[in-house]
Amino acid sequence: MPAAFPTISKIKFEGPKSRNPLAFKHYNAKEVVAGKTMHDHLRFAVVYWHTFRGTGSDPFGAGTMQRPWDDGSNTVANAQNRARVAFEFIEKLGAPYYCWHDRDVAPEGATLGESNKNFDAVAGVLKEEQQRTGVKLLWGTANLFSNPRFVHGASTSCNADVFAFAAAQVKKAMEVTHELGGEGYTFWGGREGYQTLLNTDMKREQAHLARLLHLAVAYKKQIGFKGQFYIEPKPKEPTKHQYDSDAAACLNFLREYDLLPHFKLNIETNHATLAGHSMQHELEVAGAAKALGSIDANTGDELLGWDTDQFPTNIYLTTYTMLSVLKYGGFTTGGVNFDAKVRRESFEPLDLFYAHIGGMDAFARGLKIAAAIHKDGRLAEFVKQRYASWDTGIGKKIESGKATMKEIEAYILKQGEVAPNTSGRQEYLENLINEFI
Ligand code: XLS
Ligand code: NI
Ligand code: NI
Repeated sequence: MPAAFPTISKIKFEGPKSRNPLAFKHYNAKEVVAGKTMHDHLRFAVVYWHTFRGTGSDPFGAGTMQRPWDDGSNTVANAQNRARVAFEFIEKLGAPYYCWHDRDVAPEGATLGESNKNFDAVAGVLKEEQQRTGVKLLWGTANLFSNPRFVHGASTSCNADVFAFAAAQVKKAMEVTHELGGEGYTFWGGREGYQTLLNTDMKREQAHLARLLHLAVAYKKQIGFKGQFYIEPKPKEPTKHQYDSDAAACLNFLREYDLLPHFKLNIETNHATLAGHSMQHELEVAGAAKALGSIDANTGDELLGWDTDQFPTNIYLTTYTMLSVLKYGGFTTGGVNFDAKVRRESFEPLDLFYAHIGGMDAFARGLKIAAAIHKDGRLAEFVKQRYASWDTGIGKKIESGKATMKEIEAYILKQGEVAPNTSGRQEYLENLINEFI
């Protein structure tokens, strides 16, 4: 098979002074930052869906992407060829991981049996390519949203047969993930929500979603799959409201249905924004619950209200992201997964390289800056001092649950008025961050 990117060789680290657009300026895989290589900190992954299946179509126009290796047919042969191209790309880029939905990699057949056969045929090539290149599967997932059968949801559909179809699809996607040595498996509830409450039994739908997840937990044990399960919050789009709407809603759902020990969260930047939160907020909510698993790295456009899935290039964003990731101990099974797509106007194959190189460099800088801020220690020390009143006296007693209402009242009656003791110093802290950017 001829190379799909014949003019591009392996992307190298050339340092910040380089003016080569096909080189890393900051991502140096082997460089050690805060005790670990950048490779091990960031665990970059390329997504199959946007990068190899994205056509550039939008509601107003057809696809624009030039993908000369793709013959446009919905055949297994084309899918197998595409898989080899994907690995040429990932290998040249130097990303250690990739992620897929079942239907990204192989064509859907007329029946589930046929789809499974197609999936196996392409998975064979994926396995060969993983072995040839050393690229690994960060996570797999099932596409339970594109096919019209999922119009009312998958596990939350009003039709029990649709639930059964979705469950069977998840079973197969878990098996293939396991077969390919996947380090995780993700659930994103694309249509698990509602368009109108007038026709919706929310309680029942949520219980059905939990049922699917419990079935998956049981099946995981049965097949000996050791990978991490993730749930990926997103508030809306395609539905008006999705049950996994943000990190807090996901945690509450998992807790309510006794699923919390089996799941971590996969936090996506653009989904955070759609939920009216910052990425940092979502990471802190997940981290505080010990459920920060992985991230889908992208960014939205502040002037557009939908999931634009752009490549992340904003250094503040990557810095705040890595500050939280480092604070909660870094990635173990998860990584930085570029769930991002090149713009419709960026239609040449070369743009795929520029996009990923830019994202990887932005995260490498974010990592270095965040590590320097942690090492400096002033930020953490400020936060610690801000809560110092909780470390002794009445604060300590309340925090440890040893103080009664009566004692607290007696204490404050003696105290008289309480003064706001220290400034929040937001501007001082923002300036401190800028010292490192
Ligand atoms: C869509 C989601 C999706 C998940 C995987 O908005 O981000 O791509 O990551 O199903
Ligand atoms: Ni995503
Ligand atoms: Ni998304």
